[in-house]
Amino acid sequence: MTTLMSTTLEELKFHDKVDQEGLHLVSIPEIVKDDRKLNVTAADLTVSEPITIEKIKEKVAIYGGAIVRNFIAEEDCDQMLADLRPYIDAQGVTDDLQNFLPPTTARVGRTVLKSKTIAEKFLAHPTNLAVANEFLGRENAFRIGPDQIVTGTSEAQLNSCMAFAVRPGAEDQPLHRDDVIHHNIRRKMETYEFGTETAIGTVLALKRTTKENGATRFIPGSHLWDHYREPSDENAFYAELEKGDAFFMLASCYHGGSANITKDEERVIIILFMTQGTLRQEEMVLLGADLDYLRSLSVEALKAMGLQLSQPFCGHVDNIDAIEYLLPESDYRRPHFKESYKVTA
Ligand SMILES: O=C(O)CCC(=O)C(=O)O
Ligand SMILES: [Fe+2]
Repeated sequence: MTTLMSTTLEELKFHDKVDQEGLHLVSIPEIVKDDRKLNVTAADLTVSEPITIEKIKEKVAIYGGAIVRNFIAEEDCDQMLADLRPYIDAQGVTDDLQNFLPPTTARVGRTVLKSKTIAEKFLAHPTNLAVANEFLGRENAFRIGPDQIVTGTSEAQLNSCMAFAVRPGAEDQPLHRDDVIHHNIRRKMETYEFGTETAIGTVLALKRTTKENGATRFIPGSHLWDHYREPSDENAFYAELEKGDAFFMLASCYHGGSANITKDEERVIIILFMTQGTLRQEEMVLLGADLDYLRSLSVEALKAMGLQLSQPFCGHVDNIDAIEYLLPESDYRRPHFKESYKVTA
């Protein structure tokens, strides 16, 4: 048995006691006192015309998020939704990803492969790329041999591009940080430190989103919080957007999809996350791989090639581990979380 590096497990105190649902209780370490709360309005978060990368960057660094109105033309949004419609409608009530998403929420992954408009008009939107590079791009000089320095740039790349259709009856998704996928352990910051982010997302409304129909809510300022500070809905800001509006948000910000209390409104957004260009394998070994060849390999080999889900959530295909996706008949299963515990005093 190998030991894995952990900077958090040894800080926790695990109890034998269980709660009503059978979850074991756990105590978290004391954190540096932090009762900062940011009360923001839509006006605070909205970037004024003319839209510039600097203005977006400034708001995102202060609040963790920024709204850009009329980011994508309405007709392009309509095209994106038309491209995704068959995939959304094909999803009934699905499994609940270990209670992470309400079972009434349809999610469609790999949307840039399903809609050219999403790839060209959203992913490759110059503002999307420029903002991502402000937070995630790298440029460095490296020593090679005794007397040579070389330089290189690493630009941000696509991390995920899932569409989420929150249907009537959906309940609040729990507040979470999306950079858990990168095991990004954050400590309290007074002001934002550039270089600490592993991903930045852009929420695009394909239809009007409101507090009632399930707008993404987020906790302004939570990108500066310690790993263990408790997120609560008390200070949530609901990113209410018109079709075509965008909401940029750091992956280190607490957020979640919200309950849809309407009778018949479907809320559809795409969240496109960009990540550091370095967060990948050196060789693109799997590009063009023959799936039958992969199926002929052992699970151990497939795992080591990078097909095993990195818990939590990183490297899934349509929400499941890629090995399970390749070998649906096998009894191989890798859930999103290893274990769940209930926080206690
Ligand atoms: O549906 C939403 O608004 C947010 C979804 C989300 O944050 C997630 O699944 O990670
Ligand atoms: Fe999320």
